[in-house]
Amino acid sequence: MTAPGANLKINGERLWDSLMEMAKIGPGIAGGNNRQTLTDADGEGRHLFQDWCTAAGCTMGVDKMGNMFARREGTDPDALPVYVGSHLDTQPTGGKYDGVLGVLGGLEILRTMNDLGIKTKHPIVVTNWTNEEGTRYAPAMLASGVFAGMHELDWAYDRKDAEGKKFGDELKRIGWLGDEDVGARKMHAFFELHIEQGPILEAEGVDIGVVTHGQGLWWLEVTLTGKDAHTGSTPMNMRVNAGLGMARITEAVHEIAMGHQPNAVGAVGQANVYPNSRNVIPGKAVFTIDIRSPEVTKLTSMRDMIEHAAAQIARDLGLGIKIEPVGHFDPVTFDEGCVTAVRNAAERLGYSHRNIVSGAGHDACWINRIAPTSMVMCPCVDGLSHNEAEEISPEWAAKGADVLFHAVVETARIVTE
Ligand code: HGY
Ligand code: MN
Ligand code: MN
Repeated sequence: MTAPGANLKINGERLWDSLMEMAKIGPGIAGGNNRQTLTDADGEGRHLFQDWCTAAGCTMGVDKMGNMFARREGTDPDALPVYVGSHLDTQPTGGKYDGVLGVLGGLEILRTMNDLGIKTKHPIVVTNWTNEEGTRYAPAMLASGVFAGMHELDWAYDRKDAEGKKFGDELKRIGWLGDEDVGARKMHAFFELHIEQGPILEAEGVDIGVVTHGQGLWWLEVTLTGKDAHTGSTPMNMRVNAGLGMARITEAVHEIAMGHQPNAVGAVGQANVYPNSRNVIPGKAVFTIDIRSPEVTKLTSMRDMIEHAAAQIARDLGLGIKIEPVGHFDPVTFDEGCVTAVRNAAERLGYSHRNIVSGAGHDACWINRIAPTSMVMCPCVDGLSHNEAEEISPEWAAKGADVLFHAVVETARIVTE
């Protein structure tokens, strides 16, 4: 395959301007973004992305999960396209780059190809996957999961947010329910550019993460049932305190993850006590445990130990307990050919690089099950993400997009005549 010349680079300034433009939609309260999936802000961001893709000469397809596919034709219309993309939805206190860099980095590739008159044999399709974050609707990577055949469409449509609004209803409400069957599209390969969301690349002064693997994950939703009672007049030995149970299980999750070091993490991020009144002992607690490891044995061992510890804590406190898995994927090994394309691109461009395991989950983790897939990572300041203070430099963004550009265009086979 003809590789692009080392001097071929994307337009970093244009990419940065597009990132800043998109960041104006669904602003947070501290400089980041709150553009949660299927909100009006998500709809607005989709329209901006669609307008940019149309201006770049793409045709846009949308499927029944709202996944967006902006296609640039190749010289062989029958060749399977090379897909490149990520997600535009954000956490409630999200940053400007998580996911967005991968979608707009993909668009920047097409814009650069237009500028340079580059043609490829395979079409190239830039993708925005719906609900990658899993914050409003669990699980994370919901729409890429349906696309990869991991979830049924109707099950996804029935997912409810904290206000009881269904995914399918909200997708229709914002006007992004497409007509394509989910997963009907076949891919030659898929590439995703993403910020690292961890401290390694910045700490080592390395520009590019060549992502070889991704951590596996369990999300376990726990419901504890106790008894509402007065916080003042109820003797301590008569209390059935669901809030206390949640606190002890949260501590147990941390201790069990610490007991599986290295390469294991665990926390409780989402937690609600009911009735959540200052002078009522919580009769109910609902919270989600997030545990991850690149090693299946550690992931399984942590889950087993947590479920045993939680059952014992519930018994000790006289609580009812229900544990429901609401998200899971095994550790991921990305495609060797695609990983090599990323590594060769970094080499050709003269960018420092190192192999890295993704700590976060990504749509690429599901797509890797149905097409050759790999990821490119760039550093982020202090490794911080899922925080409005998330920051990267324009240079990091540009270098990551350069590597993505080379890997995608090489895989799509440049046509020189
Ligand atoms: O949870 C994750 O790793 C991703 O941010 N959805
Ligand atoms: Mn992301
Ligand atoms: Mn995220």
